Amino acid sequence: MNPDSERNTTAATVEANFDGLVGPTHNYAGLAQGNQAAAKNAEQPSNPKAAALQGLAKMRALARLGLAQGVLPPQERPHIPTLKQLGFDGREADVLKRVHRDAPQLLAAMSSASSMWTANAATVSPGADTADGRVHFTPANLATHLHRSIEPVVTGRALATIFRDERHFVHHAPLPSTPQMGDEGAANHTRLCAEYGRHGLELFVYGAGSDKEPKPAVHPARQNRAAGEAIARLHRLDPDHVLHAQQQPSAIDAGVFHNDVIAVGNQHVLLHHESAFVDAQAIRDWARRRLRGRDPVFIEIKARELSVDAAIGSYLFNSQLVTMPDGSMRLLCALECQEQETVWATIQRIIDAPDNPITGVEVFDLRQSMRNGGGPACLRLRVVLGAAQTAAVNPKVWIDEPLAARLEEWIGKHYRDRLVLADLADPQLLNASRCALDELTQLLGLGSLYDFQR
Ligand code: SUG
Repeated sequence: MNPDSERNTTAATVEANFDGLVGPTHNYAGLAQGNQAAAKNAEQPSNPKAAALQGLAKMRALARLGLAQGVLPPQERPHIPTLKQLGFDGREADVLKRVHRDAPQLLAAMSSASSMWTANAATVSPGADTADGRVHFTPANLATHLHRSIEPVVTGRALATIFRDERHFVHHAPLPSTPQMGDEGAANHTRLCAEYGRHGLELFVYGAGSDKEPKPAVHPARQNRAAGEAIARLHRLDPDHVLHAQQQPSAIDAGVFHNDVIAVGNQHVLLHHESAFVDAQAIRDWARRRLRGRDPVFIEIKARELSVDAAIGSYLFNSQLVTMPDGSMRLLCALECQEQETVWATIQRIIDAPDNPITGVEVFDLRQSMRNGGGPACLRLRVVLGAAQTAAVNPKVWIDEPLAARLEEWIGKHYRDRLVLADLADPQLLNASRCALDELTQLLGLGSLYDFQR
């Protein structure tokens, strides 16, 4: 293990956000258990074009703020190969017709644009934390939901294509897709550090641990402790710098289906609700003991100030907490936070408080994604990169003005502005989506990423 000083690659190291581009079949099918927004909006018409433009506007805004911003491609949907695997054979138009008639829920599951929420794409450990100094990626198996369990193969392909250089990047296989090994990626993983390039602490949050621990009674715990333990081993993390902490089961039952719905960390700051963890004090003690170079700052929001329901309704804790080029921190929240007086007051209080580095807020209209329970932080995967690692990333995925303009045009050309569940059976939607994705792989230099291209 390298001593802390050798890991200090400091200034040139950045935390890049890789946002998922919303796919052309974005819809509301009510597929996600324990996700209140998704349940509430089931079967409402969606607007894929608006959804993709809203996501792109966030990427563009972050790039304009001077932050490293990349984009990850959507997946091929409806996914005909899985439908064939499930016994719907024949011509593609017939497959769609039959599955729509006989098993409409399967068609919906095979058509979700859920890969947009790249916080669930993978768990990523920066080179500053790993024994071999490389960035490690493990795609999430997303085992608890059928519509999400079909993401990891192409996610892994996309990550391996974008972060290709083996001198800098290591790609692990997703964990076995079983009820004991559920893994939902970075949404349940927070890194604390003094600076991005310094050896940090990795906090793995789980919903289901040993049989002795309490479990949620209503909704599934999507993340297993065993999954976090496996990832910590695979990523060759120093056990002293790793903590596995349990999410409050009552919060999961209230609708906190991922930890990033109730907590967010950045560098030495952890912002969380009182009901986020079973034992928040243990996290504080561990971080104070282990974090080198800076005292950790904990911002705990009490239930008497903001209820768990208000946190879920606004997605306050799903804000992105980012470090600006001048070193100050900013909260990037969803519009729903501004619309709720109590939530907005809490944000103002955080900004005004002298004892934390958060000094500003930016508001984003992400309503299309929010209606499926996906806020600002759900839409992004954080990857900490040193200078040489940044240089090794496929350069075509970095968002700058020219790429943002090209993607905007591409969305305008290919996306529909209204979609209902019956449309998912339309062979023209399948063809138009493939046409769009084929063009996208060229735009982003991704080669033959999709099954239909192979
Ligand atoms: O897995 N919604 C996603 C939202 C994921 C949010 N991600 C993070 N919190 N990081 C989910 O629950 C809804 C799809 C539908 O019902 O149509 C959905 O999958």
